[in-house]
Amino acid sequence: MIPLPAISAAELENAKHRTFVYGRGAATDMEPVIITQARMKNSPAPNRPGNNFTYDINGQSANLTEFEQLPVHAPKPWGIETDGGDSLGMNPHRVSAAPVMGDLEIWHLVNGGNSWSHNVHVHIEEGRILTRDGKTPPEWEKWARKDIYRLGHLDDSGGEVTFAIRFREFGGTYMSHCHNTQHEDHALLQRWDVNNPGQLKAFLTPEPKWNGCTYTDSVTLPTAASGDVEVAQDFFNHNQASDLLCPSGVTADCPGL
Ligand SMILES: [Cu+2]
Repeated sequence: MIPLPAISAAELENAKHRTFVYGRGAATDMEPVIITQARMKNSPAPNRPGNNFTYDINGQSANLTEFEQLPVHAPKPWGIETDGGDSLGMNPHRVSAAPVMGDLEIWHLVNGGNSWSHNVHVHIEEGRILTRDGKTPPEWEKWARKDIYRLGHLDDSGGEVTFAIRFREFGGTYMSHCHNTQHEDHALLQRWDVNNPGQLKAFLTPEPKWNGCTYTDSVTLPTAASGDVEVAQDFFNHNQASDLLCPSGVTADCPGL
């Protein structure tokens, strides 16, 4: 197995941070619809996106998303809050984070609550857990290669997990998502890109069709380049970079050396 490159204390201290909160409360891509009354028309449990217009609201047919926007019918759709922004559902045109190839970053995954568990899978790269709920992880997880991070109340989970991740190669578009299939099927996933150094324009969004693939413009969140600056300042008020790396004197098995 190719060893992961070493992490230095200086790299950790200078890393960009990003915060992703997984939970309920997503906005939709449309303007919010004000709905005051609703009753079900037929099926009591529509659970597929294609099962639209099952509800009758003020004499108008409505789909599940519109129905769930009623306060009394919360919870709202799944979504991810990035760097303190709004909770957003999946949009393949939207770049939520744009790390630069070769950079080391520190990502914070947070459980939005309500007793849910999310096993968050980050594509393409493996990270190393630095802290979970503010504490260093158990021995068997320290410096291990991880691409799934467990949020929730189950074993080896926490309300928050912080990991270091280095984007070594392969610029382009990738995904993070909850691996509970019912959550990811309901849009609990997001796009992020590995940019080339100096890249100013986001990668185009592929639009696969029967006759081939076309490409359209992408949009980026305001923090896609900068990350979560506030969290970056706060994290090292509570942690010493040297404590998060391998202790001196351990073997080469420890990739922080
Ligand atoms: Cu989930």
